[in-house]
Amino acid sequence: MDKFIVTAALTGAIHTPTMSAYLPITPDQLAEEARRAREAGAAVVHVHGRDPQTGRPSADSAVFGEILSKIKNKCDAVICTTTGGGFGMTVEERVKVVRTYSPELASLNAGSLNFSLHPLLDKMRNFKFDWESQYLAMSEDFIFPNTFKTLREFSHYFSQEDTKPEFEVYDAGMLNNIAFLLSRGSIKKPIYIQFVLGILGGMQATVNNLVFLYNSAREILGTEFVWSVCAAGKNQFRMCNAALLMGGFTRVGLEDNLFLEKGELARSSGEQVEKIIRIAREHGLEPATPEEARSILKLKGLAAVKF
Ligand code: KMH
Ligand code: ZN
Repeated sequence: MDKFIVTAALTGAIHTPTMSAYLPITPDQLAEEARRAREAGAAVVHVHGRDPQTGRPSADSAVFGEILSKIKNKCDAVICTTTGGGFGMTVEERVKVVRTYSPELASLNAGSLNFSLHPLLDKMRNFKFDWESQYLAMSEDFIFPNTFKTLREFSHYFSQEDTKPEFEVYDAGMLNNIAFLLSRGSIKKPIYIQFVLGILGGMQATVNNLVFLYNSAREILGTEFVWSVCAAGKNQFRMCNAALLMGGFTRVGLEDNLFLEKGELARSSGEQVEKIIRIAREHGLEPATPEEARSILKLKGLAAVKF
């Protein structure tokens, strides 16, 4: 039976508390969500930090440490920490989690792009917290910085900690950035790519774009890469389904999509994990366990983390 990796992205830095009461914010909520997603069949959980009181995306090291240790105490899933962080965080703040906690896996955004959420404000009126509207509004003028200098520095820290980069690729140019890093010896194959579609500033979440990106990756990396798809918003399941048919892996979770069905909020990322596994089984695919994911992604093991 072919195995595929399901990643559950639990909270992220896109959605704000007013958008869904189900969005996990505190370390305890995130640990429970990780357990729930693992129980549903996820092998990897992708985590961001949030201020436990206000839900604002946070790079606070102590908050991240509490989240990581609570998740690790609750389940054996592979933990992929973000180094994307949230709007306004410095690159030093973003990568601190790798240097401090040495996770098995962490996101490494493979290039800069406009990354905007301001249209979400069109449908929002009363906010639970003051920070929400200015956070979303500021994104209209936000460029997500991932320069060749930060790519080199982040790659150095990742290899120092033996943390596997999950390269977040939003467009084809970023595949060229990965090829450049390979040519400079900053990173090594095999490469793990998360194709990220549907973000305002990146490529649209269409099958055509996914096939194009996959073929571009094949031209540059040959077969020495494995990949997953993360589609933001309403196309999440459609794109994950396409990835399954293409031999790719899938990422679901409230970080990128708050809904289970059109007009129905997902009560947890675990519900979305169950849904994509139900679809996959129709294609004769079984979800990988965390241990199988560690061997597919060549990870260092949970015993080697520093949390
Ligand atoms: N939320 C995704 C669109 C990261 O955390 O480094 C992008 C993401 C990047 O997850
Ligand atoms: Zn993320």
